[in-house]
Amino acid sequence: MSNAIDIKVPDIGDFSDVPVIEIFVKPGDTVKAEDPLVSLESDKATMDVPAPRGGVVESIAVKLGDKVSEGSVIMSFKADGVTQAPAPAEAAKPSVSAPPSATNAPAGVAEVRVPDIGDFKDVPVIEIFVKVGDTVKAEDPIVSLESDKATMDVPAPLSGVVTAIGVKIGDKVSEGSVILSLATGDATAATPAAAPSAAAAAAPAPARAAASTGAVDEAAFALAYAGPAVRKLARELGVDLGQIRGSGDHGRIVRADVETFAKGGGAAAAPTAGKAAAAPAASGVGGIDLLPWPKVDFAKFGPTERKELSRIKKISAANLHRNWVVIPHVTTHDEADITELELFRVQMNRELEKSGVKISMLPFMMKAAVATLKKFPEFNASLDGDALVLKNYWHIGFAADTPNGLMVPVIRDVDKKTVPEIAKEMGELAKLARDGKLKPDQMSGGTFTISSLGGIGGIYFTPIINAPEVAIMGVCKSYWKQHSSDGKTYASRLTLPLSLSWDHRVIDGAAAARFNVYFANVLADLRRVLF
Ligand code: CAO
Repeated sequence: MSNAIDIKVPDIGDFSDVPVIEIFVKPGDTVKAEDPLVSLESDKATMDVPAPRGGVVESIAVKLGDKVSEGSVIMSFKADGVTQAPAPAEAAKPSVSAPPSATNAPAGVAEVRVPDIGDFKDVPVIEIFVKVGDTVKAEDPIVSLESDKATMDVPAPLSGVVTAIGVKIGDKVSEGSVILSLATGDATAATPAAAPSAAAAAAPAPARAAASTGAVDEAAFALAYAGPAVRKLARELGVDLGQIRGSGDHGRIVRADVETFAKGGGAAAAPTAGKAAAAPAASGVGGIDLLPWPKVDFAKFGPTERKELSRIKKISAANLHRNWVVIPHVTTHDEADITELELFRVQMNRELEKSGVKISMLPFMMKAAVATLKKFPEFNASLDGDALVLKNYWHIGFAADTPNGLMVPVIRDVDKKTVPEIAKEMGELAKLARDGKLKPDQMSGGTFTISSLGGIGGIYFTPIINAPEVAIMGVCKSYWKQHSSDGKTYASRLTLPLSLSWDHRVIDGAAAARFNVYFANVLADLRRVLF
């Protein structure tokens, strides 16, 4: 037996005339209780209105852009079940997430609790990111928990100042455990997330899949512009919101963006023969049936000490692991004669001495990379299912060695910048990276990466591709080498070792060899960038 009810906008605090920004269902859809139905967005918060109970959508009373307030009918619904009492739509609490701008909650002190973390219980706190007196924004990570299956960051459900911390490292927590108290700001921007319990529920579910996908950059995820339902979906699919360019208004990430990203052209399982070119589903690689990792009591063999990996190391390790396992890497080595370029670099540094900018080989390599990428556009691309997305912009990432681990800041529009401009920006970004202050958008959007060990040493290595890019250039320290074009006469030339790793699903060996030759030729004579 079923029961037709009108679904109304529940209590959404002081908000009225809030536009509908997304409708998640259509007539005929079957929904479960708590499934999101529509998303509303005020200037302070994005709110999803969930289904008060399971049933079938009969008709939709609103369209995108319509303005609604508490009590507005949004759809008509045929509810499941035998009980006749109309489902109290008002009882359904909207779940709230903050828009990218800072969000304040009504004045008061909110207890922030561990949200739903699935089947995990008694999970140790491995990192506390805040201290008493810190100001946090909604979605900022506050603590990290680590089960034997996954590392999960618990984000702040709302903005405020930390007044007390209820846990210490090593404490074991479960859903509902109090983590800290947050004094929320003045009541200028009341949001329904004010109540601590609602606040905890509003926190995006932690990265349950992080261990299997290893792909989620929590900081970028927290800053992404998306509503609660979209965040939840992203968590379920193991999609890193930080990697998605939203197609909604002002770049908001909508459901379809997450679904398209997750499809990425493949099932969760390892690509089949027919899908050989497909990018992996973000929800995991699967299909790799390995022996368990050896468990050894090292202390039996000698003294040991234990050092926890830094957060950055954990995140980059997971990303590198995924990229290494998923992408069929091949590395092609070559060398560039940079004798003339080095003379030019030294000369330019002399001329620019007063400007304070010092130019290493790397900014020249960035320019050479852009010139080469323009000749070989499939290297400036990403796999999207069975298609290649060729990018008509050239944002070059560079690997930076920091005390906390490897980071890859991105210099945008390298084609439009001069070598000194690139050098200056590179210095600033490298400093931010070393100080742990890089923002997610300073590490996103790269189309190709250069990893330079030139300041350190080595001759060749295999750099790991920075997905979803399809190639990366590794360079080592230049050295003087005897060259001969005829086998009779020799000359000493400053030689730069190149190691290009490429994704064999996209690039063939011949193209990679040509890429290296062209890149080396540009470095040998930078006038070629004009062609
Ligand atoms: N050959 C010879 N010398 C080189 C060189 C090369 N290929 N590249 C740089 N150098 C020199 C520089 O000219 C500089 O010399 P001076 O001190 O005499 O001026 C010195 O080495 C140090 O350079 P640098 O490393 O400070 O500057 P950079 O622009 O080359 O690199 C940065 C900047 C941030 C990329 C670098 O500091 C860094 O972090 N590199 C490590 C990257 C990394 O870890 N990659 C591995 C990733 S895979 O795990």
